[in-house]
Amino acid sequence: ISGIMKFVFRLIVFFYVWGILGAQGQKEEESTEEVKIEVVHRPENCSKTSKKGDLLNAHYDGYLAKDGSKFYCSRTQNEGHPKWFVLGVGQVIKGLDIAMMDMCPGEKRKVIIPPSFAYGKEGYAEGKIPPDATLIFEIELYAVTKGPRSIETFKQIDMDNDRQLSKTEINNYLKREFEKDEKPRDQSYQNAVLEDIFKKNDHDGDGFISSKEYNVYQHDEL
Ligand SMILES: [Ca+2]
Ligand SMILES: [Ca+2]
Repeated sequence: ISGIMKFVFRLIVFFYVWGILGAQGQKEEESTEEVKIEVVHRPENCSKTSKKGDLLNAHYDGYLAKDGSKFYCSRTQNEGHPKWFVLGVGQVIKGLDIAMMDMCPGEKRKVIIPPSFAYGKEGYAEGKIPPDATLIFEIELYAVTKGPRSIETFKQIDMDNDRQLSKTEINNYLKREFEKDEKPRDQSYQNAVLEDIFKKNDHDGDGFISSKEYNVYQHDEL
């Protein structure tokens, strides 16, 4: 009997896996849908635009397309500080990763994201985003930091060349980046960013970000 049970179990596992693969196949089909991007405001001076792997600083509001109700507003979170995230690596929903490419600091966009690039058939947050919901985001981009995970940037930050980044080194780097944007931030804001960076990247908690901890993409040898 146990032999049969094992067989049945395997069959269930087999169909379960197969079912998932089937669902993924379906998802691929759905993604013929497109993310629609409307540029609301593009600054005249746009010398640098966002690329995959850049660190972005942005505010965004999210609405449900069906009735225009607001389900998310970054301005009401984190004491109103804009959000930091790396573009194109899945830190935000796929639709936002696509919608925020090639954007310059100061640019505003309104984007329409189909469910296959958002929360799909499942929805999200106990119905806050219902199944198959098309989403609308209004995005304002504040800062683009070029390739925060490139070797070049690592070397720039690592002033004493010991192949690890101290809090002082990263603090100095942030300060320089903020000055470049000509939008000086107060020290408490900078400290919050610094704390966040260490919380997310200093995996062994030794107070330094090693080259291995730094390089999330694993393809650039440091
Ligand atoms: Ca160092
Ligand atoms: Ca570390």
